[in-house]
Amino acid sequence: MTLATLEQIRQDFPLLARHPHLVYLNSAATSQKPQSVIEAISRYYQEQNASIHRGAYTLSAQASEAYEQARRTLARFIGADEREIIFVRNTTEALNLVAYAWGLRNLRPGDEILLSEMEHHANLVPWHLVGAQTGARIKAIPLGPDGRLELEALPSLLNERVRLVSITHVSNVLGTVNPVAQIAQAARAVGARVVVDGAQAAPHMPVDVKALGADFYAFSGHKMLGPTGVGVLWGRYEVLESLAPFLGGGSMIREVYLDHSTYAPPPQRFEAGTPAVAEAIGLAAAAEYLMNLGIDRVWQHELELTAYALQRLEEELPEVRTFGPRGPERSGVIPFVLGSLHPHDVATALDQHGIAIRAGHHCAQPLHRKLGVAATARASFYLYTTREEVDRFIEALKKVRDFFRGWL
Ligand code: C6P
Repeated sequence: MTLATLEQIRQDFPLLARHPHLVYLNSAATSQKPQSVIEAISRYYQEQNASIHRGAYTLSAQASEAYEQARRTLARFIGADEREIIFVRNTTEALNLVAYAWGLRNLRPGDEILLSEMEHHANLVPWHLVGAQTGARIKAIPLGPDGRLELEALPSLLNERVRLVSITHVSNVLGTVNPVAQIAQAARAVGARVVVDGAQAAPHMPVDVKALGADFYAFSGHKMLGPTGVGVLWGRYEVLESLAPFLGGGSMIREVYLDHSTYAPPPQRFEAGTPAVAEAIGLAAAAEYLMNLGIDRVWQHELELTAYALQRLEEELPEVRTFGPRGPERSGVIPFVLGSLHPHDVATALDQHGIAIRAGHHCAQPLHRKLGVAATARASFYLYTTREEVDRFIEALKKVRDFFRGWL
């Protein structure tokens, strides 16, 4: 991205102006929000707020239309049909929805669920819970030493017992971009359903759910410039139609009797109760922002910054060990350790220099076990991150190294 464009982009983010000395390198955890998103939420409450899909009055019809318009925007964002967009709280809830609505009813003892060694806990724990209730067994595609999944293992892992493959599109720790279309094709060939955790992909790179060939795709609003409390589960319509609800209550029914009920078609079938209307509208404003800018440009910007940061780290900080694949296709997250220092100490020391990064297991304990470390420090970039910020991060890291030299 040109400097002029980046400067303009940064001006759209009020928090960045309020903290001019902060270098925010934790967008993989949650992104900052542009003014247009903040205004869309505020405008909704000031001008349109009403109970949706219920009122006979004009304001309610307007609020309902704004919510449904948000659904159409999100559908356009990922190349889907609007009836396939289910608003949920976040990626975690989306994956739990699939686990309970699909997994609990379709898995049997002896069935297998295929995950990978680089999954976030949100794509592990729901399957543990459903596996324990159904008797389905969990297997994982191994992670190779190069930070990529060992796809050579796929043919021996995939067989007719595998009923479901659930895989992350982009790793939140390593930045690895998984070839989900290829994995989905192999999974479908044995009759397995395919779920994709898109939490770290949809905010950063162009996603066309139809081209991926999956059955479900999940992502969170707060990681893609939108508010917390809203996310999306995309499901292939014929699959959604075949599912029973996950949560029951108002808004998701067709008819209710004292002893039984019938259900609305998707997506309403999976949106029980009053939804997060303002948040969905804010998320649509975020998707509009990304589409106006061009999400392919966001991706290019992150690829360039990541390559630049990795090269500087390698050349100038031999005490730093980074993890993740080398090569052009890698998202803007850099996990690292500095000598034998605990990543929490590194993050705290960097904070003294105004650099905000995350440290810990990043909700990926099996992955860290495989890497042979208890935790990593992680710097993550987004569309508003500048080269100067990467420089400040590296210079601060050198100061931390010098300070702790005796303990490294
Ligand atoms: N990763 C991170 O710092 P929620 O919390 O539901 O919005 O997203 C969960 C989630 C699922 N999958 C992946 C790949 C993720 O990265 C995340 C969230 C944050 O890496 C918080 S642990």
